[in-house]
Amino acid sequence: MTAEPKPQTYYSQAAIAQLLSSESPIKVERRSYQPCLCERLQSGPGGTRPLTGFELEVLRSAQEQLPLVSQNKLLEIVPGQPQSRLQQPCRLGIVLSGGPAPGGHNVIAGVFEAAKQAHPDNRLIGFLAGPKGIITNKHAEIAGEMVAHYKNSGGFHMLGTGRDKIDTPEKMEQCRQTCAELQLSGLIIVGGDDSNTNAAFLAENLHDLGTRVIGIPKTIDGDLQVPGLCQIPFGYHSACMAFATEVGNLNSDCKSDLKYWHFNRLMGRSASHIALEVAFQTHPNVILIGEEIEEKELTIHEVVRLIADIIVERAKIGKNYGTILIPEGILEFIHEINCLIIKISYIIAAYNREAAEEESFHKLPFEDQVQLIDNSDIWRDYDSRIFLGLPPRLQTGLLLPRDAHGNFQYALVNTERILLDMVATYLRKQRARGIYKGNFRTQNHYYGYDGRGTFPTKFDCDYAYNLGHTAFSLLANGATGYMAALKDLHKPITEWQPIGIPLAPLMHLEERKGRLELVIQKQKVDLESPAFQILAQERQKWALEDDYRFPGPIQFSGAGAEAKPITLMLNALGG
Ligand code: FBP
Repeated sequence: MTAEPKPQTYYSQAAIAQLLSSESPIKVERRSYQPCLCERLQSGPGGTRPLTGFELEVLRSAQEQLPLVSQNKLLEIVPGQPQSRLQQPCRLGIVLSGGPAPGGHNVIAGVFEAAKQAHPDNRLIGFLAGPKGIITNKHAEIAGEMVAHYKNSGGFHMLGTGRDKIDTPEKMEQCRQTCAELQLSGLIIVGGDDSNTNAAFLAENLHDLGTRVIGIPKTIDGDLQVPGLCQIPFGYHSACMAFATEVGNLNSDCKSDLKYWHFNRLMGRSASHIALEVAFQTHPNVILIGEEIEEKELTIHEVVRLIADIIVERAKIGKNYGTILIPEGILEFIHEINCLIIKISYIIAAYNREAAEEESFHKLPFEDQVQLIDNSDIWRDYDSRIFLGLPPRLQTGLLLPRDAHGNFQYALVNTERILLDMVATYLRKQRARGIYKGNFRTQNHYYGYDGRGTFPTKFDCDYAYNLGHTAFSLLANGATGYMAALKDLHKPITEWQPIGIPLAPLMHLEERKGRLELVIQKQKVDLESPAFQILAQERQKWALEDDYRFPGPIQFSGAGAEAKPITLMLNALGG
């Protein structure tokens, strides 16, 4: 029997196109928002003058490697004519560098609009796919329509991004050629610690060409801070709010069906700033802060017990559910694990320096990698004992490839899963001893890349836009080797103070690929800060009571739209 042919259905193509448009209503609405400027930037690019009251010391090795930019003094931008060190009309370059952070497109909008305001024929060139775009001279001219299209949107997709390090004389020479060919008067590098390190070296090396270089503090990790001057980089608030929305939803779910323990790993290589903010936003039952674990010198087994003890206590009062926040970079703060990371990084780097490309460390089978490590002069018997006692998932994680800057890639290790398994093993023992009588059902989650691509909060939209204007003012005054910043972010926008922070004093020596290198120092969570002290008081209540907070999604109007990071506001209470 053959089936009757179905009558053909015709759908309205226009209706389908409207429903499936990539232009979501929120994206369209966001474009119409014009970010606010602080008072000092409202009348166009300003002049600069030294800002006093802050001691900034430059390391000897920074003075040696960056003799020119080491001379820079802290600057503030004041209304008035810039010292017009830019030839008008001028050509400026901009690059988005490192991991995406919500607000990047508004930095571009800020630079573009300030440049056009200064002279309508000023031009802005965007380098494609990160620093590689400068090295290989891949660029696109930024037009007003592009700026309008991407304004207030998340991600870095207007230009793309990348993590290339400008770390050889050849790459530096290629950058010089690009800037000379494009006749750039200024170059703006939007990035984190490694990208601002690139900015400092570019400033030093491009000076004779007349290309001035300004860095912009970006990273969701929140670790590019300068006490009293740059409280937080842009992107941090938006990512934290995106993660907090998810954790808040999990609080709601676990409180409803009383069934699961949710192990949440939150992005933020190294410092635990993100975990701290998400804790304030959501009040989880367990919160780990890497810096505290380091100070208390906890081993990985003690960290497992710390989590398990709260699970046992909650089980005693019939609560077999909860939320746990684990900062992505926690392994760095557990001494015995960090020692292994450093030694293995050194061994990999030393091996790769000698090996041909096709024989590089990560092309070897796992057993051969372990053997190679075991044979190294710097590897001791106790390193082997610790390594072999770790769960296989963690062993494999420790050997993963390092990034272009030699950083351990915490984002690639399932630390939440590793800790979950170790907690489960420990609880089984506690059950056998009659100490634990609860149900341990679990879910594990990782929040990371999603937060980097989220819509920026209003705070980040305004902040990034002001950073773009500040960068232009600094260039217009001939500054080079500075990071643009807005002081007093906890105050109303009109009172934000645009400044230029010299890059050289921010640098310290850090082990990278087995060698000491001059890089911008990351700021860890300060355990003496008001924010951490308040967390330490509050979290005991959060552990046993269900004091869950539901921040909800990022708002652009109405309640919550004007919010700033709670960590920033708490730290400002300290004066
Ligand atoms: P930036 O420091 O460049 O802003 O990047 C931070 C970050 O998002 C970390 O939180 C994360 O560990 C890492 O990048 C992930 O890197 P990748 O994109 O290379 O996987």
